[in-house]
Amino acid sequence: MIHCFKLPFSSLRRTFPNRRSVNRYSGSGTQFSPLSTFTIPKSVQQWEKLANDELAKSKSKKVTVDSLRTERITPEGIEIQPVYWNVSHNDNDGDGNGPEMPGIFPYTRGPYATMHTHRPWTIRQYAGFSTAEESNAFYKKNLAAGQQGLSVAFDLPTHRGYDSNHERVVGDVGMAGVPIDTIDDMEILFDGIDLTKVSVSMTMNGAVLPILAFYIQAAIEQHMNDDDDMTQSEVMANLRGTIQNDILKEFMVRNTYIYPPEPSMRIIGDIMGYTAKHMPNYNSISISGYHLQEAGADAALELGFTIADGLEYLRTAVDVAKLDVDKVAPRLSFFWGIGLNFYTEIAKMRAARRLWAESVKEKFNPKNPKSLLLRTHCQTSGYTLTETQPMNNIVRTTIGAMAAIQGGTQSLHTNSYDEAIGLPTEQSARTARNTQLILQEETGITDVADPWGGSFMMESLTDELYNKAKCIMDDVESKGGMTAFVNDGHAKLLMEESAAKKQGRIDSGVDVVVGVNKYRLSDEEEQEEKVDVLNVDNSAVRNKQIARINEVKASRNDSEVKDALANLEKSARRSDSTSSADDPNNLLHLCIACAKARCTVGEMSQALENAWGRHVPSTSMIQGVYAASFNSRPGGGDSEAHGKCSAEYQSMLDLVEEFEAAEGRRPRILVAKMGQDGHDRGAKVIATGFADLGFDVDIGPLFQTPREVALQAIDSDVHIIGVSSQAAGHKTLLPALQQELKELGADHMVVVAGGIIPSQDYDYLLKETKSCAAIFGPGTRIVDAAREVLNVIPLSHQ
Ligand code: B12
Repeated sequence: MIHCFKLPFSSLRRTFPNRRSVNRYSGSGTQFSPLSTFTIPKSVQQWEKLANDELAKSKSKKVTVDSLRTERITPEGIEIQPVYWNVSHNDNDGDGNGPEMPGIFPYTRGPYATMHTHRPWTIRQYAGFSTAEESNAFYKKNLAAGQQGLSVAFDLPTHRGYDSNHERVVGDVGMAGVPIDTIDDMEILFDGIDLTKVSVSMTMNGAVLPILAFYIQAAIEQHMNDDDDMTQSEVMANLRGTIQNDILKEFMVRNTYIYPPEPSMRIIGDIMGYTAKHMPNYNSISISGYHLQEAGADAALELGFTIADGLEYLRTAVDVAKLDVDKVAPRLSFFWGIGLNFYTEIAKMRAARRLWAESVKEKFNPKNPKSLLLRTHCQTSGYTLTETQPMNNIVRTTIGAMAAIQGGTQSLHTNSYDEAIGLPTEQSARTARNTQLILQEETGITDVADPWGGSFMMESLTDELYNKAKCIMDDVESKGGMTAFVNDGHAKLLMEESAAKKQGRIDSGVDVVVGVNKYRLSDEEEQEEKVDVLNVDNSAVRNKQIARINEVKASRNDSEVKDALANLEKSARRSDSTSSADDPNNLLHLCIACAKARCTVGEMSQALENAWGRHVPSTSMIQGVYAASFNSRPGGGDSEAHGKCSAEYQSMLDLVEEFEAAEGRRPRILVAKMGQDGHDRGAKVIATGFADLGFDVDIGPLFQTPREVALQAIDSDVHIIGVSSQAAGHKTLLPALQQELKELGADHMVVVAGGIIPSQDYDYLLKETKSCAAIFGPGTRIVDAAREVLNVIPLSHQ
C-alpha cells in the first residue's frame, strides 16, 4: 500500500457548480482501486510528459518527475508530490481527459507543468531613483545579493516625454524614479550589466518609443568592441525582458500617457511588429491589472478590464498591424496587483489564466499552444501599506507575496515597509527582497504546483470570479471594445467609484486597517516607530541632468539629429500602417535612428507631439458614494463603531451648513495636482468626499504648474487650495505655489496639503516656508480632514 502514495492523488470532492463535469466522490485516498488496475488519466499522463520535458531543459542537476515525487521528503517522512489531483477524475469527466492539470489547457492550474517545483519565480524588484549612476550601483548590489532580474522605475518627466530641463518638471526630476534624457544616461544605467544576459523589465508607456530605442541601442553599443563577436541582430535576438507598453490602463489610472488613444495604439502595433521579428525573446507588452487595483478596482474589475485590454492589443496586432497571432501572443505577459484578500487573489490568478486561454482560443484560434498561456508578474499591493506602524507592512507584504506565489506567478516584486513614506531605503529594500528569499528557500512553498487545485472553496471562488469578469468583458465588448470604453471615460469613473467606496468603508469603520482606524498608537508611541527616509536632492539631480544634456547636445552632429527627428515626425503624420519590422517608417526603427544620433527623449517626444498633440484628460467626478458608506453598513465591521461614525458624519454636515449661514456661501475648495505627479486616487476621493460633505469642490486638471493653480484658485474665488502630492515634489512645488499667490496678490488664500509627505518635512512646509497651513498624511479620515479645513478658513480672514 505504501506504493500507492507515489501516485499523486487527492480524495477531495468538488461540490462547486462545475463548468464541464459531473463530479463523483471516490472515497478517501487510501480506498481507491489497487495500483495494478488503476489507469492514469490522459491529462495526468500528458502532464507527466510535459513536466519531464520541462525538467530535461534544466541546466542544474538531473531532475525527473519521479525524482520530484520521491526525493522531497518532510522530516515526518512524507513524500511531497509535485502536483495533486483527484483520483475520482479518472474516468468521470465525460470528455475522457481526466482532471485539470498545470501546463494543460485551460491552464487554470498554471502555465507550466512543473511551476515552482523545480524553478521558483524570479525575484524582480522595481527600483530607480536619483541618477543613472546611483540606480546602477543599486542594481548591481541587488543582483549580487540574490535578485534575479531588473525592473526599472523611471522618473515622471521621462515617463511624460520631457527632458529634465523642461519648465514643467522642475519639482519632479529624479524624485520618483530615475531620469533618462539621452542614450548616455541609459548606458550609465546599465554600465557593467550585460543586457544580453540579464532580463530587464521597464515600466514605460508614454515615452515608450524613445526609451525602448535607447535600451536597444545601448545594448548594441555594449557589444561594439572589436573583440566582441556578437552581431547587432544577435544582440537584439538575445535581449530578454519586458516593456510595459500598456497604454490603455494609463488613460484609466496611471496617467503617464502623452498622446491621445488612437496614435498611442499605433505605437503599440509598431513595437509589436518590430520586436516580433528582431527580438523574439522579448515581451513587447505587459498588460497590467496591478495599476487598476492600486487605483481602486476590486478583483473582478481588475480581471475583466485587464483581460479585455489584452484582447484589444491582440486585435490591434492581428487585425490592424496584420501580424501572425502566433508571433505576437506568446510575447504578451501580464501583471497583477496582489492585495490582502488572500483567497480572492489566488482565485483571480487561476481564473485569469482560464479566461485568457479560452478567449484567445475562441477569438484568434492560434496554432501554437504557447499563444494561450498567461504568464505573469505580480506586485504586492502598496495601497494596503500604511504610514503608521510601518513594520506591520512586512506582514502585509508577506501575505500578498504568498498569495501571488500560490496563485502561480512567474516573477514578483515585494514592497518595502516604508511604502507609504517614500521610496525605499537600502534597508527596507533589503527586507522586501529577503521576504522572497525566505519564502523561496526556507518554507517549502515552492514544492507543489497549484496547491489549491481541488479545494472546494478555491475552485468555487475561481469559477465565480471567472464569471464576474466575463460579464464585465461582455459589457466592454458590447460598448465597442476597450479603447472605446476607455475613451468615453466610463472605465475611469468605475475605478473612482470603487476607490471612493473603499475610502468610505475605511472611514466609517466597516473595513479595518490595523494601526489606522483601529489599534492606533499614541503620538509618542508612533514617534518610536519612525523609520529612516530616503532623501533625493531634487535640484542637485536636475543640475546634473541638465549638464549632461548640454554635453550630449554639444558633441552630436546637428544635421543628423535634424534629419532623424524630421523622419520621425513625417512617419507620425502618416495614416497607413507602419507596423511591419521591414517598413522604413516603423516608429521604433526610426527612434533607434534618433537614439543613434543622440536625440533626447524630449526631442523625440516633441516630434511625435507635433503630429499628434498631447492628450487632455477630463476632470469629471463621481458623487454620493462616500456618503453612502455612512448611511448604510454594507457588511463587516463593528456596528457600534459604525453608528458613531454616522453620527459624526451628520455633525460634519451641520457644521458646513453653519458655515454657509455665516459666510453666505458654502466652503469652496480647489483640489489641485502639481507637476507630473499623476497619482489622482487621493485627490479624487478627497474631492468626492468633500463634495458629499457639502463643500463646493473644484478639481484642477493633472500636471498644473504652481502658477496655473494660483490662477485657477483666484478665478474660482475658492477659500482653500488643497494640494495633493504623492510623488515627492512637495518641497519644491508648495513653496513655489505660495510665491505665485504672493505675486498675484492672493496670499490670503489658505493652502493645505495632503499625500506622501514624510513627517520630517512638516516643519519645512508649515514653519520655515509657511507654504501650507495643515498637512494630511496617508490614512487621513476625510471627515476629520474636512473639519480641520473648515477650522482654518475663518482663521485666514482674521
Ligand atoms: C496607488 C499608488 C499608485 C497608483 C496610482 C493610481 C492613481 N490613479 O492614483 C499607480 C499604481 C498607478 C502608481 C504609480 C506610480 N507610483 Co505610486 N503609489 C501608490 C500608493 C501605493 C498609494 C497611493 C494612494 O492612492 N493611496 C490611497 C489614497 C486615498 O491615499 P492618499 O493619496 O495618501 O490620500 C489620503 C491622504 O494622504 C490625504 N490626502 C491626500 N491628498 C489630500 C489633499 C487634501 C486637500 C486633503 C485634505 C487630504 C489629502 O487624504 C487621503 C485620504 O485618506 C503609494 C504608496 C502609499 N501606500 O501611499 C505609491 C507611491 C505614491 N507611488 C510612488 C511612485 C514612485 C509611483 C510611480 C512614479 C513609479 C514609477 N516610477 O513609475 C508611478 C507613476 C504614477 C504617476 N503617474 O505619477 C511612490 C512615490 C515616492 C515618493 N513620494 O517619494 C509611492 C510613495 C510608493 C513608494 N514608496 O515608492 N502608484
